[in-house]
Amino acid sequence: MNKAGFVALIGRPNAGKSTLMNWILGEKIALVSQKANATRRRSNAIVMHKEDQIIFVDTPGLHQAEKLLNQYMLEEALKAIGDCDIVVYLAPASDKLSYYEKFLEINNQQRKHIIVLSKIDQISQADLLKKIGEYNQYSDQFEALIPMSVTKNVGKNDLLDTIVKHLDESPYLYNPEDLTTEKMRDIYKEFIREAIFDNISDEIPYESDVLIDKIDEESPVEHIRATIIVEKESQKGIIIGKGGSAIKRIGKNAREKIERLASKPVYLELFVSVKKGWTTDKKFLSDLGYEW
Ligand SMILES: Nc1nc2c(ncn2[C@@H]2O[C@H](COP(=O)(O)OP(=O)(O)O)[C@@H](O)[C@H]2O)c(=O)[nH]1
Ligand SMILES: [Mg+2]
Repeated sequence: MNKAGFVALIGRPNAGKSTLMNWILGEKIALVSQKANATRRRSNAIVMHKEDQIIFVDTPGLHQAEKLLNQYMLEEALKAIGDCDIVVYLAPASDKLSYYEKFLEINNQQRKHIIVLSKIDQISQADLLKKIGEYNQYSDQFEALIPMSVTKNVGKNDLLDTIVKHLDESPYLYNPEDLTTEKMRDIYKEFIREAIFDNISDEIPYESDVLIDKIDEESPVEHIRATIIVEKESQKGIIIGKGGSAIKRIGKNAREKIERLASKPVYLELFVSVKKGWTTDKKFLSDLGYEW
């Protein structure tokens, strides 16, 4: 009998959760940003490791939640903990232990967890050993501690083997050929959001979102029409840019990522629309796919 199960990727914003999921999948499906709090909802990747099936669930980071949108994001992470078989808690290797201690408080259902010390390429070997020693005072709480670096290609197999060890025997939960259960439109939306994070500074990426209006997959050139939602008229101007320069850049970046995944040429048409107060509007948030 094979094993199969759900693994929630949990950690504070910017820990490297979405990067880890894309890396293990070997295909880019999740939004990655240098800026914190870019991931807004759960998404998943179906990974076959030898004969076993691991479903990774990427989540928004654990963070302070003031706005309604942020509360939604935090709840997404908590639900993922509740619904999984085992948690992978990601901590950048340079992080203070207090973040992990906070996670232990949050994880009051006592879900089993593995610690991944991420971005070990950013610290010295001596500091890494010291950090491992600090975490080891909690060794009765976690199943394993795995140092990892996506940039240096360290830790992947160790993590997959360790996860499988802790999963139960089960028939496959999804078709082993599938990469994800996400809808294409949701992945495309994330690529456009990522392009906004990459091209527009300050708070605008946090006050914007994307509605996919239409996808025409039938034609040889896939036609996608999407609207970028912003809070204020002034933000609309910045997203468009001088002579349309900014929106052209956003469109080009997003289109290239979509084409890579869709393996065909894409015509991406972008519009911008102002919707004041959307981050606190429950009805509109649900139109954007953030449903409680
Ligand atoms: N140097 C280094 N940077 C990383 C590594 N993993 C992720 N990052 C970077 O950390 C930032 C945050 O990554 P992201 O996956 O969006 O974090 P998330 O918020 O936890 O999903 C991005 O700029 C990534 O490129 C790593 O192993 N090494
Ligand atoms: Mg993320």
